[in-house]
Amino acid sequence: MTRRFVAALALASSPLFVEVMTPAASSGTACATLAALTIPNVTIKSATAVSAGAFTPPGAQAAMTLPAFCRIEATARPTSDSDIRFEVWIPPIDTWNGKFEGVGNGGYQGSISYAAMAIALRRGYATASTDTGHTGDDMKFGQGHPEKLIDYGHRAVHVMTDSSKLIIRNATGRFAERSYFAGCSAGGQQALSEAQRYPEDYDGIVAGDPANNRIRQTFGFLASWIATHSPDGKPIIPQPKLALLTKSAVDACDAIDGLKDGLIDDPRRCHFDPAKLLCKPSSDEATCLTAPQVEATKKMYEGVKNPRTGDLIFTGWPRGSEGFGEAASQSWRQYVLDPPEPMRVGFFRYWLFHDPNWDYRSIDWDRDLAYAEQKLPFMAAVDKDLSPFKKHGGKLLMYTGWADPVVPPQDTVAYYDGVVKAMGGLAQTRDFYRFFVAPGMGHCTGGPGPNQFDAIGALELWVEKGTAPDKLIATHGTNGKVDRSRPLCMYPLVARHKGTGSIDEAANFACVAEPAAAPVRKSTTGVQR
Ligand SMILES: [Ca+2]
Repeated sequence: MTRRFVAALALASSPLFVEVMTPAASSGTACATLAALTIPNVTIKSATAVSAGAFTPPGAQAAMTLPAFCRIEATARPTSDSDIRFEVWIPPIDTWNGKFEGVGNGGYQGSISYAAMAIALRRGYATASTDTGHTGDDMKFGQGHPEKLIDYGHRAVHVMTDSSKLIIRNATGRFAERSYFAGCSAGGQQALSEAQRYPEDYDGIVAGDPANNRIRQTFGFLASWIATHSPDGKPIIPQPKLALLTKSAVDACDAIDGLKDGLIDDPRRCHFDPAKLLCKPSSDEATCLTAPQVEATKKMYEGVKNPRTGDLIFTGWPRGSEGFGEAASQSWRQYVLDPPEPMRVGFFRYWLFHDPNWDYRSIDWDRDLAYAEQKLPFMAAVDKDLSPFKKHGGKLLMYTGWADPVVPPQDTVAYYDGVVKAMGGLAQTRDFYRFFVAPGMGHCTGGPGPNQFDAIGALELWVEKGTAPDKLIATHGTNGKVDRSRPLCMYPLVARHKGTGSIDEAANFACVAEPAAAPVRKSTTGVQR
C-alpha cells in the first residue's frame, strides 16, 4: 500500500472527504481495484487514490496543487519491442465533467506530460498522457528498435487513447461522453496524426504549432544549421544580432497591415532584406551585419531547396522570429544556432543511416530525402485527406504563431491550404477544421503578440453546442498583467482595427478578408488604419 493510498483512506473518515469523494473510483478502495483490471497488452502498475492538495509528479522539483483524483500508472505493449508507459487521472464521479482529454508531448521528449494533465484535471476531465514508448530526448532509443519508432511516430498515442477509454469505463461505470485531444509542437503533430490515422479516437482535437511535417522539418533544421555555422562549427549570427534583425524586420513591415502596433501581421507580405544592415567595410558594429551574417540570415528566410529539381524541401523561418525575446526558445538559438551539431542529427545517424559517425555535411538533399520519406513515413503526419475524421463528426481546431522560431508557420499554412484543396474548398473544410494564426506569437506561446487563449473551451462549444469558432480572443500579458487583447481570426481572415477605440482592445477589431492586392501603406509616424 502506498503512502498516498494510506493518506486517502485516512482522509476518507472526514466528512469533507465523503462529500467530495463518494461513488465508484472516487473512493480509495474503488480506485485501488482498478489495479486488477485486465486489458490485452496492457499492464496496470498501480491505481492510487490521490487526495486533493499537493502532488509532486515523478521527476518534478515542485509540487502542483490538484483536486482529488484516481491515478492509474500503466504500460502498453502492442508489440514485443514496445514499452509504452502512460497514466490516466480520473476525477471523483461527482466532479467529473463526463469527458476525456488526451494530452500531447513536446519534442522527442519521452516523458508523461504531467503539467498538461493537471490543466485537464482541474477542468474536470479524466485525462491521459504517454511517454510515447521511450524515456528522454535522446534519439538513440530508435536504433535497432523499429517498433519503438512506430510507437513514437503515432501508435503510442492511439494505444494510450484506447486503453484510457476502457480504464475510465471501468472506473466510472460508463464511457466518457466526449473525447478530446490537445497538444502543441510534437503534440500538434500527434493531434493531426490522430485526425489522419485514427479518426474515430476523438470528437474534438486541438493542434497547436504542429511539427507534423517532421521528416522535412528535420532536413530543414540540418540545412539551417549548416547555413548558419562556419566550417569549424561556430554560429555565424551572435545573439544581439538576432534582436537587431527582429527589430529591423518589424520596423520595416509593421505598417504593411495599416496598423503600427509593433507586430508583423503576416510575414509572407514582409520582404525585409537583411542586406540593408550590411556593415561598412571592415567593421562589425552592434547595429550592422557582416556579409556572412547577411548570407546566413537570407538562407534562414529562404529555406532549403532540392538542388536537382529546384522544389522547396522545407520552408524558411519567418521574419519576426529571429529573436523577439531573451530566452533561447524565443529566437533561432534553441533549435538552430546554439546546438553544437544540427538539431535532431540523431534522426539521420540512428534512425535512417544506422551510422553513429555519419557526417552531416555529406547530406544528399535529393536522394537522402527520398530515402527518408520512403523508410520512415510513419514519422510524419501530412495526409491531407481528412474525410474519415469529418465523417466521424470530428472537429479540429488548429493554431500557430506567425513568429514561431521552431515550426515555421508557413509550413502549417501550406498544410491547411493542402487540406482545403483535398477536401473540395474552404467551406467544406471549415465545416470541421478551422485554423487560427496569431501575429507576433512564438512557438505555442509567448512573443510580442497576444498569445493566451482558450482553444479547448472554443472546441467544446463547437463539438457540444454546434457553435463553430470564427475567432479566438487572445491576450498578451506583461508581468502577469494583460496589456492587449486581439481576435485571432479564422484563416485566411485577418484582424483589422475598426477605426475607433484602443488598438489594445479586441472589441475594436473585425475579422475581414484581406484584399488580394492590398495597398501597402507606409507610415513613419503614429497609428495608421
Ligand atoms: Ca502591424
